[in-house]
Amino acid sequence: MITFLNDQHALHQGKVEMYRGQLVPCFEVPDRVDFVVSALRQRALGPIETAPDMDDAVLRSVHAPRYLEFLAHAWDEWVALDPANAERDALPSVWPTRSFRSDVVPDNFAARMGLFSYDAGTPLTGGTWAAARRGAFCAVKAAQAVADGARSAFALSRPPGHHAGADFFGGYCFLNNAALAAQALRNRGVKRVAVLDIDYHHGNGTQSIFYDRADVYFASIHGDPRTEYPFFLGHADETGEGAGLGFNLNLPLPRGTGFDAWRAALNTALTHIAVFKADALVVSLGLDTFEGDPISGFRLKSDDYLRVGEALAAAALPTVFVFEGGYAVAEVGVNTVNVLEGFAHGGPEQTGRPQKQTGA
Ligand code: OKP
Ligand code: ZN
Repeated sequence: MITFLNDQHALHQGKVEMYRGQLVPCFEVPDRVDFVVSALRQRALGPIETAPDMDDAVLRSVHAPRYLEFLAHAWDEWVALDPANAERDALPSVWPTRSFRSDVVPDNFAARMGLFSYDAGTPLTGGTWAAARRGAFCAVKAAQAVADGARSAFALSRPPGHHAGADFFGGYCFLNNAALAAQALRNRGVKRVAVLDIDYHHGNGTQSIFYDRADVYFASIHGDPRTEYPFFLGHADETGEGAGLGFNLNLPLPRGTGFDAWRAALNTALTHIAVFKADALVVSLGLDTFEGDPISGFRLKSDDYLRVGEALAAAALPTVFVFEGGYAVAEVGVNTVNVLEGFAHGGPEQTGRPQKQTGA
């Protein structure tokens, strides 16, 4: 399997996030990707390439122009407020909740930080824009490789993406890599795309981007939002709206869920994706379902991820994997590569059928 690595991911390096009234060190750290790279190399999973630079127009296939404009200049504006800000992360602290307007873009920088975000856990830093846009291009490139005939590709990008909406950041995410991959597949003529989000946290951004569309099916298995982040979306009764009604599936599970129940939910999701008759699959690959994850509550073990990969392979769809969460840093490489290796060894090509016809 080919990997598209965001070689500029370390430009995004938040110092602190707001947690229980305190600024605490970020969980979403550059080391995460480095552990995945070394596991990919150790296990010889396939070539690792970087993504080319692309035009920002590709980002507008999913994101609002005014949001992209804000992200591109936010750091410079933050530092212009006070040169000492260059040493500090920018965090929002005021938001337009119900009864406020979001159509008028304020001049005030703090107000715009709030307009374009939904939590105080997502620091914006000097390299955030450069890292996030290059990560997004990895996802687009992986999708294009699959559209061009590859069985699968892996976008190894951070910051993650699935909490980012068309015009907001949050949950450590700025650009929605999985949504950009799904849209890139559509743009290359793939008719029906399924996004399967197996991160511990509900992919609220991805859901919201495709909620009223019938061409992209969204399915997510995640911690029940009644108790788990992002709290305000991800319930089972969210099934889509308008043309998208029936094309959204949420499978929330209680904190503490182990592999047997999780795997049953995976089978349910894959059954719905088969009924949808997807032509390609995008997997939002979060590894924070791991028992050792410091901010999550499921109990998957490292070997379980091999079975996850095999189950995904059994869907027999061209598949784009997009890296999302996973904060047990020392184990995230092994767990990621277990999914990818389980996928590579499972599936239709490996059941004895010849891969291609040769001769006459
Ligand atoms: C991003 B992804 C931890 C509180 C939770 C937000 C979690 C974002 C998860 N101190 N903060 O879905 O892995
Ligand atoms: Zn997560």
